[in-house]
Amino acid sequence: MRLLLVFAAVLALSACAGTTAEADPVATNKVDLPPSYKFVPEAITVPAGTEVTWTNNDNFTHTVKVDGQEDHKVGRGDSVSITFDKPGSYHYVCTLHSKDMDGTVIVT
Ligand SMILES: [Cu+2]
Repeated sequence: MRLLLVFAAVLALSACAGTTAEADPVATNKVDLPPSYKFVPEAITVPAGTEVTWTNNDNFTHTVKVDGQEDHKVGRGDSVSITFDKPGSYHYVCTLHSKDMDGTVIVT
């Protein structure tokens, strides 16, 4: 059932004009940081007004910094939540490992 919903969301998105995300975005408001050094899923899509939560399940401290916004440190086992009120494509990075760790939140 969940897979069907995700598939429908991906289809709906690809029907719209192109996005620049590398991976097909997943319809979820939860991003996992599993071992090691990654955001999963890397690209997500949420409706405006959604609170997105990142949870660090890796063995290292990471951060979540949306472009143009403040940096949020996320220790091992910790979470950080950011609410996205306006539609748009929001790129973010872990500022400690910006070469390896970045992602996108697409707000519709
Ligand atoms: Cu990191």
